Amino acid sequence: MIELIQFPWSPFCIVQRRILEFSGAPFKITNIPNQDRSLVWKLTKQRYYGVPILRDGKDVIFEVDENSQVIAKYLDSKFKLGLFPNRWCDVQSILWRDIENEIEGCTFRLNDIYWKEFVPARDQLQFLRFKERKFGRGCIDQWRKDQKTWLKKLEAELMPFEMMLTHLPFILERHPRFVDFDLFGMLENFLYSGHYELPKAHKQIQKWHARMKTIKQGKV
Ligand SMILES: N[C@@H](CCC(=O)N[C@@H](CS)C(=O)NCC(=O)O)C(=O)O
Repeated sequence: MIELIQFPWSPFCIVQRRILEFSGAPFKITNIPNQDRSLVWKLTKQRYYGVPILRDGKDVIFEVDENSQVIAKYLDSKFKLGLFPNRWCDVQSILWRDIENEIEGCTFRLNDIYWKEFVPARDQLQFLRFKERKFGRGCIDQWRKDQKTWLKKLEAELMPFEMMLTHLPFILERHPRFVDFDLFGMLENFLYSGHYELPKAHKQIQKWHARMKTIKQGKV
């Protein structure tokens, strides 16, 4: 059985989890502490420490650079999900850069503001230290002060997707493609703390999000 190694609020893990659910294949989730990547390090033979990774029998699948989609492409080809049709190759690769940088930049900060509510107490010191080493001392307090600005930026970044969804049930066409799952993962990370709702102005995104929560392969 495929094993997804993850932690629950990671936007990138949510993307792969939803793709696995969509496929209908049985899979197992192994949650690791955000700050302890020793299992990932061991399984990837000291080549990767990020999450998510997949274990499928003897194979271990992980990303090779910031913009690779190795895991999603592996699942797509194994379960014939049609997430990466050739005709959308270039468009999807431009969109997922936007989703994973501009949109994720808003969503993870807005969720991290509430980190004390979801990071287990034993992991909090290392969580804060990791964030402050990467983004500077006091970064999370600053994001909390700037919360309204980050919410506005998220709303603005989502506008092109709202427009694309005005005429279609999914971002590119009548069936979900990789970018639908990618955007879904970022937005579920935003909603993870339970303190937010999707922007009220984006009615199409709200309907699409409800569809994305439950769709199954073959029933779209
Ligand atoms: N492009 C990668 C990004 C994965 C990523 O950034 N994962 C974060 C967790 S959300 C991570 O593990 N970062 C490295 C670290 O925390 O040390 C993907 O799609 O999987």
